[in-house]
Amino acid sequence: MSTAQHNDTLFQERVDQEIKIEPRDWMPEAYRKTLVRQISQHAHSEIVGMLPEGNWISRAPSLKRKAILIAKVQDEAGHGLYLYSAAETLGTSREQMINDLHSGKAKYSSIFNYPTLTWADIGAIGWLVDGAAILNQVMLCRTSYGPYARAMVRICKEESFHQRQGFDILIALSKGTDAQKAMCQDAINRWWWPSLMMFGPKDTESTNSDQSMKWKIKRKSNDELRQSFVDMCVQQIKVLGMTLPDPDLKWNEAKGCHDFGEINWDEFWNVVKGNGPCNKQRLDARKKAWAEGEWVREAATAFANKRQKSKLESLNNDADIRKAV
Ligand code: BYC
Repeated sequence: MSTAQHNDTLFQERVDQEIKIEPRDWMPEAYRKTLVRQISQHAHSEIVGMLPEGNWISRAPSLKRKAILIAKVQDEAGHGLYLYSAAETLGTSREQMINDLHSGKAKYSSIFNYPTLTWADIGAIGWLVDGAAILNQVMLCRTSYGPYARAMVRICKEESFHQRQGFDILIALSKGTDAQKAMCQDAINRWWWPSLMMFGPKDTESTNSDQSMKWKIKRKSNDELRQSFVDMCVQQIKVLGMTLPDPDLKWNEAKGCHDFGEINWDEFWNVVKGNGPCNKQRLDARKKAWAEGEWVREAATAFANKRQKSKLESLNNDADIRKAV
């Protein structure tokens, strides 16, 4: 057995024994690359995900709703920061990751390329999009790479609040006027199918799943998580008194879960390839924010350098004093 094969075997044994992999541990290059890909795409999704909801901060229907929405959008920025930091521990700089987003090389979740047309969309995002995110991310709390798993624990706590706030908006609308009820149903109709797409392609089409499951980066497959999501939403929609826009949705006694209609995979890949309704708008907004924030990054770097310099000077002074005594 070659040294490389031996290292690979030892690595897989550690993963199988549920020992977390930490930044300084040896890891196969492909494991490192997969993690940088997934974690950075996850970080980009959090940051791009601030845009559709941020769009409604100035138009939230009350002071209370506005304060809650601001807190949620700020949380997403925090999630992005934890995740960029986790990815940086694998040796890729944040600047590189952001360049890859801006050049179109790195992906981010397809879901954020749809527009938020009404206030009910903010409710539907919280309930469906954050609901889908929670199912996926609770599994990632047990992912094999330590810094990613630990970041996810905190993120999941905040996601639960996000889902609740979304559901609360929809409950209020579903008990409102006929126009509010219609707005609620319309938002659910538009967000349902894109939310199912968030889990990624079918298992049979998923290029990364097999290896990621073996390395315990992923703990459940795309289809398993999607199925749990459908089963969960079928129960929750009853509380709203609304319907899910799928005529093929029905309980399958033999399988013990719900059958559901075929996802429009052409639409999914079209959005992933950059041709969704808002892809261009989202990337342009991120590039503009990056360019306009340059002076902040420069000022922060200058401040950090100055602090470092004065710290070194005071250490030198201490050494001089010790020498003199
Ligand atoms: N959108 O082999 P597969 C949030 C790509 S943030 C775009 O199954 P994998 C929130 C995939 O990258 C939600 N692309 O991939 C934030 C791959 O292409 P590459 C984000 C997608 O990685 C703010 C190709 O398709 N959550 O919740 O094994 C406000 C083949 O797929 C998508 C995460 O990022 C998609 N939906 O599995 C509110 C969670 N799906 O990279 C909410 C972490 C697939 O080979 N990520 N692709 O060129 C994951 O769990 C996994 O990366 C995925 C995909 C399940 C998403």
